[in-house]
Amino acid sequence: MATPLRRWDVFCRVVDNYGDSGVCWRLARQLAAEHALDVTLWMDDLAQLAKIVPDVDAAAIAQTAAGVTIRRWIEPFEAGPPPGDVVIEAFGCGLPERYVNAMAQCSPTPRWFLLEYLSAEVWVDGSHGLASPHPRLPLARRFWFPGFTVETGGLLRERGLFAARDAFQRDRAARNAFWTRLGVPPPEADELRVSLFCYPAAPLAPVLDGWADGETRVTCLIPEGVAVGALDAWAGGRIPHRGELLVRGRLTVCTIPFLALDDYDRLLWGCDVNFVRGEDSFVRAQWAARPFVWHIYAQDEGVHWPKLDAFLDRFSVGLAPEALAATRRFWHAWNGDAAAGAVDSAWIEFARAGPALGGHGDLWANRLAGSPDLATGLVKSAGNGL
Ligand code: TRH
Repeated sequence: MATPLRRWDVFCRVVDNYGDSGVCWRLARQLAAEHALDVTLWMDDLAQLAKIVPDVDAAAIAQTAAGVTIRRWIEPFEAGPPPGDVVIEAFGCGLPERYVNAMAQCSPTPRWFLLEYLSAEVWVDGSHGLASPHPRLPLARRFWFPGFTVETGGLLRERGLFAARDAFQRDRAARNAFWTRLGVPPPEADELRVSLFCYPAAPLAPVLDGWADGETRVTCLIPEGVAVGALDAWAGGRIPHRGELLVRGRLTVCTIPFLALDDYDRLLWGCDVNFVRGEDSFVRAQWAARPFVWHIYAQDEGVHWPKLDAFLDRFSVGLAPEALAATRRFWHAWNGDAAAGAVDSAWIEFARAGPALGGHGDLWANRLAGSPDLATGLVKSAGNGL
C-alpha cells in the first residue's frame, strides 16, 4: 500500500501587497484543517501575513497557527527537517538550492507542484497539469493553474464556506455585532453599502463625487491604508479616522480597520457591492455572490486587459446582455480604459444592473463550486502520483 503523503511544504516569497501571503496561507490552512496534513509554510516575509492573520508573529523564526507550522524562509537556507512528501512552489518563487538537492536524495522523490497565478484565459486549460522536468536533477515538477473551468486546478474554497456566508447573511444580530466591531452603523434600509479595496491608481474621486451627487444613499467602507492618496486628495486632507464618518451629499465614507482574513469575508458578505483587486479578494467576492468590481493588477504592455476580458467572457454566460455591457463598461472605466467613457456615468448603468448581477452572482458561485476546490484537487493529484 502506498504511504500517505502527509508532509507538505509550501514555499512563498512575498513580491508585493497581500495576495501572495493570502493565497499561500489560505492553501496551507485548508490542507491542515480539511485534509489533516502536516503543513509547513515557508515565507520570506511575514509582515503582510501578520496583518491579515493576527495570530501570526511577524518576527518569529518558527511558529504554529491554525495547525500550520510557519517558518521564516531565510537565505542562505539552513538544512532543516527533510523535504516534504509534497512541495508547493508558489508563483515561481524558486526553491532554495540546498532544499532541491535534498529533494533529489529522497526516495521516492517529493511531488513538486508549481502553483501559478489565477487567470481565466483559455490557454490555461491546456497548460494546467503539464510537467516541467528539472534541468539538472531527476525531479518532475507539475504546473498547477488555478482557474474557472474543470480543466484547471480550480479555486480555493473552504468546506462550509457557503453555509457560513448564508448563516451570516440571515443573522441580523451577527451582522449588527460585526458592524459595531468595525465602528460603523448598521445599514439603513435604503442604503447601498459598498466595500472598497483597490490599487492607488483607481479613479476614486469621480466615483465618490458621483455617489455624493447621486439619488441613492451610499455608505463606502474603506479599510485603513487603501487608496490613501486618492482619498486624501478627494477629502482635502481630511481622511476620516477609524470610526469617524465623512458625509458629503448622499455619500458617507467610513474608514474601517484593515481586517483579519475571515472578517474580510464577512465584510464582503455584508455589503451590497464589493470593489476588490488582485487575486484573492477577487475570488472571495465571487464566493460572496454579491455584485463586484475588479481592479485588476496592471501589468506591462497592457497584458492585464485580455485577462480582464477573459474573465468577463466566462462570467457573462447566462447574464442579461445589458447587465454584461454595463459591467464591462464600468470595470473597464474603473481600470483606467479611457475608451469606456466617464467612470461616474458608467457607475449609474452598473448600479442599475445590480439586481441582475445579484442573481447572477449566486448562479456563478454555485457553478464554480461544482468543480473540486484547489486544495482538494492538489491532494488528489499528489495521491495519484500525478
Ligand atoms: O493585495 P493584492 O493586490 O495582492 C496580489 C499581489 O500583489 C500579487 O503579487 C499579485 O500578483 C496579485 O495581487 C494579482 O490583492 P489580493 O490578491 O486580493 O490580496 C489581498 C489579500 O488581503 C486577500 O487575501 C484579502 C486580504 N485582505 C484582508 O484580509 N483584510 C482586508 O481588510 C483587505 C482589504 C484584504
